[in-house]
Formats: sequence, structure tokens, C-alpha cells
Amino acid sequence: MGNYTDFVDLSYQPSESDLIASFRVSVPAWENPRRAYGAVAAESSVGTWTKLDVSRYPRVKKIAARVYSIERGGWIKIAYPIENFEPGSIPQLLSSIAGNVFAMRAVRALRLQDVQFPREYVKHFKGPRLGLRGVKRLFKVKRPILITVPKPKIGMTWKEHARTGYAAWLGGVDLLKDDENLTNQSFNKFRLRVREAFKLRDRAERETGEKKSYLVNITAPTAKELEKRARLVAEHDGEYAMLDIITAGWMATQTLRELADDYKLAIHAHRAMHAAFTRPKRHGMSMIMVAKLARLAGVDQLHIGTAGLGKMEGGQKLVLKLEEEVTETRVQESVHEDVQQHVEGARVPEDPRLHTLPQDWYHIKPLLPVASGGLHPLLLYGVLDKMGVNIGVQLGGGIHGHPKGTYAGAIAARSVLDAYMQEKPLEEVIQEVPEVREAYEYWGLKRVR
Ligand code: RUB
Ligand code: CA
Repeated sequence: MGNYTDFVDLSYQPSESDLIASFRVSVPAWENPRRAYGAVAAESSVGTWTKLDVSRYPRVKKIAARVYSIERGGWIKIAYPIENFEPGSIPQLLSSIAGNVFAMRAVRALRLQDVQFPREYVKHFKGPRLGLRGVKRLFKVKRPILITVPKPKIGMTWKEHARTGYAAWLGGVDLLKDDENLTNQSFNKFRLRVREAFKLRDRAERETGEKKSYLVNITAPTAKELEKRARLVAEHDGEYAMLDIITAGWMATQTLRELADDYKLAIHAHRAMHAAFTRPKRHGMSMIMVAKLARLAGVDQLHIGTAGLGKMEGGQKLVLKLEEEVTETRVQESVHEDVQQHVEGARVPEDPRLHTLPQDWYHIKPLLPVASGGLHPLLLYGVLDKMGVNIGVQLGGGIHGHPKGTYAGAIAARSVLDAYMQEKPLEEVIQEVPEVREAYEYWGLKRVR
């Protein structure tokens, strides 16, 4: 096996079973670009920094990754023969294609933008158990699913937390959600919170006649503890487990997908920490990758952003692209270079985070995208106009920060969703529903920062 440049073969035609990765490589001034591109293919498959005699191991050459396409702006495509990968293991996949490569001196920065999974790879995954349609069937609604996370995010006792959830359920929320940093703290023990919240869930269901459920954050330090928490949720007839998929990791996510079959649970995925590596445009791994891996692993709901209306970074184009990736069965390639494009006479840079490969999802179901982060009732028309109604909307501060409190906040949010489905103008809802009017007077119509 020769030098890094031997891993570049522009005449190579990928086979149907090859896994294709799209990287963007920033090359240091002193490096030969072709060598840098080859280094990425080498280090992520079979190679290392020096020449190796592999004549005794015929397989090595056969499974070596190859750079087969080099495009403007440092975009390359690498084809990996499928034998590189353990069937059904996301950790092993990432140790290959998203591992050492990010730290190599041969690249100044490296962006893993997308992967096209071949059928041969996809077939080893189950994908979401309920998926988008299953979740909507659970609540028997056409409108978006209304979710709330009690705020302050931590500090309330298990009793205060559950009571806040109860008020939100009564006001019209479908799903109570734990915050990403609430697990099993001294003042809010997991076991006690779960017991109390499900007791109040039963009461809220009786009093409203509606289906109510609870996204219990079962993120735990070990797989054993994760299972213990999942079992406890199932014992209380809970339908959902929530997991912080990035901080807990892909092994935890895949483990939970197995447990989801055993305990009949749906999975709500929180993506806290993703932006540590998805936010830079030239380095790290894209949110598109996170979303595709989450779908493959089999989560039923995933935060994808608010189409530019909330408190988190991530504009409309990126969020709509993410929505497409997690809900469509066939996704087309889309080319977005980070070059200045002429749009109506003005020079506008395109967001390279939208650069994607095609993907066929085969048997893998769509999941329910969730818009969350800085939303309040008056922003919901804008979110739904952009993202459609087959989503979940999560309002934390936007419900519990209502001037009249949680119950009023929940009524405001739910009234706005119902009115949207009836195609009522927002001004009318503001006039008719006091809780919506109060929210309007408090927050206005502008997005938050
Ligand atoms: C929601 C909140 C969530 C964010 C995470 O609270 O803090 O953790 O949505 O971001 P609030 P993302 O409704 O009060 O803003 O959803 O982008 O992953
Ligand atoms: Ca949160």
C-alpha cells in the first residue's frame, strides 16, 4: 500500500454497495491537496502515514477507500467498500469515517458533510418503531403535537415538576418533557418524579378526555441504569423514553432502540451538544449527519430547529433540509458550495451546510421532527407556515413564562395550534382568546434572541 495519493482514483466508479461520504477538506498552504484528500481516505479505512507491504493481505487493497470525486471548494467524495463496516454499528462507522481524520495535520480543517448509506448498510437497522405516523396515531390528531418542558429547567422538586406538568396537560399540552440536564438529581429523584408525574398524567387524561404522555429523560451513566429507567417508565405505562443522544452517545441510542422493542417505548431524541461540532461550516460533522444517524438508529422524534424563529442558531433553509432528510423516503442530491452566488444581482454566499448526497431510506420510517428553542405562542403560525403541521412544537419558556403562568400559557399555545388548523387569522385568535392576547401583549410577534 503506497502513499496517501494512491488513495485518490478519479476513474473509480462506486459500486452499488459502496458507502459514499462527502467531505470538505481545507488544505494547509504547505500541503499538496491531492495528498491531503488521499490522507482522509487512507486514515478512515486501511492506511497510515507510511508505505506498508500488504502483498500478503489481498483484502486490504480491496477494501481501501478511494477519493473518486474532487469538486470546487475542496469538496470530495470517498467510496468505502461495505466490508469496512460492522453491520448495524454506528459507533464503528464513526470511528472509521469520523475518527482520527479530524485531527490530521494534512488537513487544516475537515467537514464530514453527508453519507449516502447503501441498501446493504441500511438493511441492518430497524429505524423508528412508531415514526411520524405512529406518533400522530398515538394522539389521534392532525395538528402538530404540543410539547412542553417545565422551566426553570432544573431546581424544582419532583413534586413541583410534576405539578407544573399537570397544569400544562390540563391547559392542552400533549407531551410533558424533561429538560436535557434533568435526570436524577438529589432534589428531583428520577423514581419519585416518574411516579408522581404518571399519577398526574392519569388524572389529566381523566379530566380532559385526551391522550397525555410524558417524555422521560432516561439519560444515564451506564447501559444498565438506562435499562432500569426504561423499565420504570414502562411499568408506569409510559409510551416514551427521552435520550440526550449526543452526550449519551450512539451506543446508548442503539441500546435504547433495542430496549424500545422490549418495553414498547418510543424514543424522543434531544440533540444537546451537537453544535459543538455541527456549527462550524468548515470543520466537524454536519447536523444532516446527526439527523440521518438518528433516523437509522431508530429514534421517533428529533429536535431539528425552528426555521429561524427561535433562540437557537439554524435558519429556515437548513431546518427544512433537515426536515426533508428525516421525513422523506427518497432524498435528492443538493449542491451548495460556499462560493459567492449571484442572486438577483447581489453576491450571496450559499450555506455549505446544505450540501447533501442523495439517500434512499428503503424500509426506514420517517420520524417526527420537533421545532423547539425560544418559541412562544405568537411564533407558531410562522413555524407552521414554514415547516408544515406534521411536526412537534415544544415551548418551555413560551408556556411557563406566560404572565399568568403555566396553565394559561398552555391554553394560549394550544388555542393557537387549533386556530391554525381551522385557518383562522392570527389577529382573530389574539382578539378571541384572553390567554393568547396576554401572550401577545407580553412577547409581541417578534422572534426572540
Ligand atoms: C427549550 C430548550 C431545548 C432547546 C434545545 O426551551 O431549551 O433544550 O430547544 O435546542 P425553551 P434544539 O422552549 O424555553 O426555549 O431544539 O435546537 O436542539
Ligand atoms: Ca432544554
